[in-house]
Amino acid sequence: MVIVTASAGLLTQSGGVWSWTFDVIDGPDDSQVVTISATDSDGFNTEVTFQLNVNNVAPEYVGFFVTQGLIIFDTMTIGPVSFVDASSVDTHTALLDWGDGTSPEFVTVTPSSGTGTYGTVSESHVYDSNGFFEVTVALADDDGDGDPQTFYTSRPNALRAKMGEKPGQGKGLNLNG
Ligand SMILES: [Ca+2]
Ligand SMILES: [Ca+2]
Repeated sequence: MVIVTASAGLLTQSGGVWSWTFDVIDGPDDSQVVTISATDSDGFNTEVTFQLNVNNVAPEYVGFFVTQGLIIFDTMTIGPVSFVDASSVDTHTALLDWGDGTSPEFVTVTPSSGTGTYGTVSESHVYDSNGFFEVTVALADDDGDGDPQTFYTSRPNALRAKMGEKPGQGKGLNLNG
């Protein structure tokens, strides 16, 4: 009779052949030194030791919704921005830079469960000036890997809209030839 043990993972035996498997939950936290040992009934022992490296996987967007690419009034809303992460235990942050000179802000990441989608981000911002803005959502997990996403938006006609004009209206250019 042989007793086989492993410091981590699962051992199974079929036809006298032992197999070792390990269900990864999170990288790199699941990384470790693994020792598998076999001892027979006479006390003879052999073992193997190896380093198991589990890599972290960055979160990945699965949905990215922008309410307004063109900001007609003051406020632009993004979200829900949904993402998945291979790890079920990683936590996440989202740093949002609205591109108008205001300080980037960490916004709330709402985790979900049981749906295959790990979390969502939704946020609004009030622009004080007209212009063309580069907006960046920098999503990252607690291991420092992320997936920054950049898009562009503009607010060229906000004042006209407030005055009841439609985009494109206003003072015209008349030429006489
Ligand atoms: Ca991780
Ligand atoms: Ca991760």
